[in-house]
Amino acid sequence: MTKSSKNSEKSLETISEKKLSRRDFFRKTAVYSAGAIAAANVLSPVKLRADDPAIIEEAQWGTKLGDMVTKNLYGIPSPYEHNVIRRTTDLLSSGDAYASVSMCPIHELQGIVTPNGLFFTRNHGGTAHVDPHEFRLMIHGKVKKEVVLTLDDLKKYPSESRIYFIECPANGSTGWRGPQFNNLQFMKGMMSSAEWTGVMLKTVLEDIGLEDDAVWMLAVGSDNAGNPRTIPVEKAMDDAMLVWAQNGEALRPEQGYPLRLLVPGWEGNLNTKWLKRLEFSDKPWHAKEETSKYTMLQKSGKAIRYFWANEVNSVITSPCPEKPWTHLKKGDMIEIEGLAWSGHGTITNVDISFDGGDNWVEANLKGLVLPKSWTRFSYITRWEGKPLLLSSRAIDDTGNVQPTIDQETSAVGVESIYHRNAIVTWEVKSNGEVNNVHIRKHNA
Ligand SMILES: Nc1nc2c(c(=O)[nH]1)N[C@H]1C(S)=C(S)[C@@H](COP(=O)(O)O)O[C@H]1N2
Ligand SMILES: [Mo]
Repeated sequence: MTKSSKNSEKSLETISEKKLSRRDFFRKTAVYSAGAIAAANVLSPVKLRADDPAIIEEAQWGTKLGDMVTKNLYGIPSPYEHNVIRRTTDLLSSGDAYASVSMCPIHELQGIVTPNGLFFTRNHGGTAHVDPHEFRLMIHGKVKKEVVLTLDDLKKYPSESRIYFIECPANGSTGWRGPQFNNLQFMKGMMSSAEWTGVMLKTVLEDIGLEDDAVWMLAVGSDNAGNPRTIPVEKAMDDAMLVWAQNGEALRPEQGYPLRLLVPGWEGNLNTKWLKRLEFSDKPWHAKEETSKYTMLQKSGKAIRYFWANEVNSVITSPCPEKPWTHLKKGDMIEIEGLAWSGHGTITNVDISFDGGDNWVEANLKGLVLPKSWTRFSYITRWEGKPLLLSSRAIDDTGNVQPTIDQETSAVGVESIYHRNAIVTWEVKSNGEVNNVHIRKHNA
């Protein structure tokens, strides 16, 4: 939790008071700082084997012609990559595969963009297949001019392309009471990231005009579930987008083709797919129509009613239970990698601990570092064959620090489903096996 969100109750403030200073982090970093070695002499000498068939014999794919360029006019991955797929588990579905979630194999991804075929999918009423010619978006209520727009109308506006993650606030929810999955995909795969293209909602709203007293926006989809959600007008006029493309091509049906709402950094459920209607109001929707349903139960028994942003978070994706270090030999050089993200802003630092949080070293941020976007971190070290307790801790530019399990549960207990962002720890055994373990308390 950020424990410092403006909507939070008093009890959450305890954590922000405990926000750790950067100086504290590095007081005790001596142990592992020697591990930050440059990537030179990575390979231990490998003897050339003159009888290696993979070198001396012509491979079967070289002795005959390959496929014609007319095969697979829309390309598909190599069959050798057949394991890199979305996965679902009965433990996480809400009954059947229509109201369910398929999780992203985040341990298999590179960089900060998810291939469209691997984007996690969370549906409440199945994937709708919308005919783009019959698509309409109605914008009504507290607006100066009520309109019904086609896709072509929307595409007349200047477009923007931006990289943002989407995370279901239930991501990581199985871990509140203890480690349940020994599998990163099931633990943290309810998120993905893409380069989205569309129009800033602000651009459209400024064009048609909002009434001065419009404070809430209701977004409704045309699928079986509709996913009605209310969003404050502030967010609609800030960085919200109406997107029709994802990583350079039209949205996939699973992601809301032909149009979805994007509210960067905020709970995944607010990003209504297969969008058909935006209604503006001067008051919140009530009772049966209450649409911001994801409250946050706290230890006190009181719930926080509105909880928008996904909080500062991180996880080491390599190694992980599915990507162990069992193939490594003592002394091998290896890169620890992971993802950090925050719905509040930009990741500024990621620290790594090798000893369950007694000592921390600073990881490198790799590639693009963008607001409300996955940020890849990296730390190069040597595998010494000694057991490790490997954790990562992210910090964002609003000063939020990823909490320990103790800090998180002392604020919100363990009854909640949503917004779990406590530090994740991998137990790396001396044989290189990796397990999901809970370390409740880390030192500053
Ligand atoms: N219309 C509609 N929009 C929806 C949903 C839905 O079931 N129907 N699911 C929501 C939930 S709970 C999440 S977490 C995100 C998931 O987006 P994705 O399926 O593109 O990953 O979509 C949201 N938008
Ligand atoms: Mo969700």
